[in-house]
Amino acid sequence: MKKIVIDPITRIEGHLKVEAIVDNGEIKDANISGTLFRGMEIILKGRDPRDAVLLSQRICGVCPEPHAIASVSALEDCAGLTDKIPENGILMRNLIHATRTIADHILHFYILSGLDYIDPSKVSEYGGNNLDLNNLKLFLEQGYSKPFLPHDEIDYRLDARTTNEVASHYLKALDLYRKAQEMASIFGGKWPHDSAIVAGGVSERLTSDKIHSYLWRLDELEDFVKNCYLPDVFAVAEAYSDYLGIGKGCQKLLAYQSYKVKTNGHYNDSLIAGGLIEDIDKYKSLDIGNITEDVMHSWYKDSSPLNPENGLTEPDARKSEAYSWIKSPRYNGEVYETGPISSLLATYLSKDNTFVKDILKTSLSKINGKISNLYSVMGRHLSRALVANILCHHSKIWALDLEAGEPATTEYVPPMEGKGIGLASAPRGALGHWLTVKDGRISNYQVITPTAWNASPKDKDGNPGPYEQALIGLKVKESESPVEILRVIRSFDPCTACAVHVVTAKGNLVGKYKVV
Ligand code: NFE
Repeated sequence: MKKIVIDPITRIEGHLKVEAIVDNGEIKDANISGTLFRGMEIILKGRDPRDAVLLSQRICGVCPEPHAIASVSALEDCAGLTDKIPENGILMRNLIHATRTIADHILHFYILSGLDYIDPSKVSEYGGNNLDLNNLKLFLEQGYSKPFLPHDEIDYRLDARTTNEVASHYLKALDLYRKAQEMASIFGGKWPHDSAIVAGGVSERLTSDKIHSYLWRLDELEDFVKNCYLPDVFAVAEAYSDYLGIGKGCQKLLAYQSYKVKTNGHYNDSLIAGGLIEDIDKYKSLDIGNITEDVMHSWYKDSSPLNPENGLTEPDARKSEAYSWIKSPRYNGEVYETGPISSLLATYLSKDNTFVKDILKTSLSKINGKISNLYSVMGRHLSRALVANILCHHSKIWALDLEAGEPATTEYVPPMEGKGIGLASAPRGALGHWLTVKDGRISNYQVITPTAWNASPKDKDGNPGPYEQALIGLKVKESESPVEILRVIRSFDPCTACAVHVVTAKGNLVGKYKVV
């Protein structure tokens, strides 16, 4: 038996360590650790509830806006304001949130995970002397893609022509990520860490030139998603078709509803559905009261699994049976994966949205896949691209519904006592904020992020978390080049910074890989 240790995994957000026990070329057990403690929930205690919207966004640099949405939703729930937000406020929130998600998905495919499939040495072999591509090749070869994997050991399969096409889209993706930042700043005041999402609505004054500034950039973003991102995902999925069956994980999905949409004149429906999928093709609604966090193998003081409404964050760095700063969220005590597959499938199965139904079916037929293939490494990449496409399509509708000059906020009076829950579908999946206010101050604040669901350690019953389950049974080469592990883990788009919610680091801060 061999133990493979990757600490930290690079090209992800935050600090994550993988330990895998390998026998005869197959992973028999895996431990996933979030190696950084942060403690944002502790920092929030005792503060004015309005601080939560600004401070909780600092949990992360790649998904602050979903944190802002979840946080204001908790404040508004606590103040009885949920149904009173003006239409412009709802629409601007949808647009800020959607722009972040589309941009995050593009960033993930090209910049974070693309190099698991694209051979830097082939960049610029086809198509002559493109200076940008040559510079990109140098950049990739000299460092960014290299920290621990010798490239000649990776089974790169894209031909030179496709490699160069995807690489040129890598460069375009950087430009579009900047444009997306401009788009979200138009309504959100700034990016990252939006300043305009406030309890009661959105404080940015809406003018028609802001709507137009948003729309022309959206056209470019949508064009890229439809004509570069999706075709590139199809090309990679075709070349790596075995990865449509690799990295299945726990195959139970959980999603929160998001992006309010109108039915019968009221914003009481959502574009993205919330719910559970336990058997393929079977959708169930969910009850938030059934969520608990287990800390059996996390560096927190022992307690029975608690619903976040009564959750505790009491660090215990010396706990011997612990191996992660991430807690273990469970639903009815069971393990669920969250993320683009769950949002896409919950929406596909429970909503009457022909756009969603059509693009999922067409895309699966393009890669000769079935719905069950979504439970895989390539299924996660494809779902992400499809969610980006769906959000581009609906963002245009929302932007055209905005009414310049009309109000976007309603008055919010902070309550002295109360509880509130705010849920959002973040780029990596289900995000929840639980707030308790006493004497006008936050007495408890608990956050469960998507990456906490997915990267959670084993629970009190010994059930491995979704990343761990996706690794157990994985065939890896006996060489010292565990690209299979990296492909599986990166397919979830980890954000450990979010999952551990800037204080002390356990482990290494530079890329390191070893077999012991
Ligand atoms: Ni830090 Fe996040 C997203 C949230 S965490 S990126 O998406 O919430 O998984």
